[in-house]
Amino acid sequence: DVNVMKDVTLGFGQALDKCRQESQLTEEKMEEFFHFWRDDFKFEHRELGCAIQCMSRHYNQLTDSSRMHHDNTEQFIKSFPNGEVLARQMVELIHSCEKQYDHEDDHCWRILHVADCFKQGCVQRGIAPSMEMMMTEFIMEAE
Ligand code: M21
Repeated sequence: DVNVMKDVTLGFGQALDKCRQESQLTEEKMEEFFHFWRDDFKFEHRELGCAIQCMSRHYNQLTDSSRMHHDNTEQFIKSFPNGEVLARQMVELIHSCEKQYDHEDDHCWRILHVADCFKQGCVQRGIAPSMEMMMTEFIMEAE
């Protein structure tokens, strides 16, 4: 459900600061990771794909060919409260997105397209958290 997705996003987003330098993702291009869920968010900067690659690697979610490591990703999602309700669905959705963009050789661009596809799939399935929800939780965590 949307609450699980909110927690997973905030957890995953913890790695953004570590990955800013190596990905060149400036704050101007993405201030905080949860902006991912904004209705008007544009998946246009290759640097975001590089940052997601770095963040995924940080949590051991990538294989040597920079594809999703299914078991590790499932475990990561399950490490959040009620994560088990979404883990399989998320892994399957990301994998189906990966298959659509497998021809893209540039890892950063491919991962950016996969992330966009993943978000659209979440919106369609009704498991995308609202921006209001993301902001409220983000502010609460910062206090
Ligand atoms: C659940 C919160 C945020 C997740 C955002 C990124 C999801 C994008 C998945 C890309 C995984 C990389 C796969 C590489 O082929």
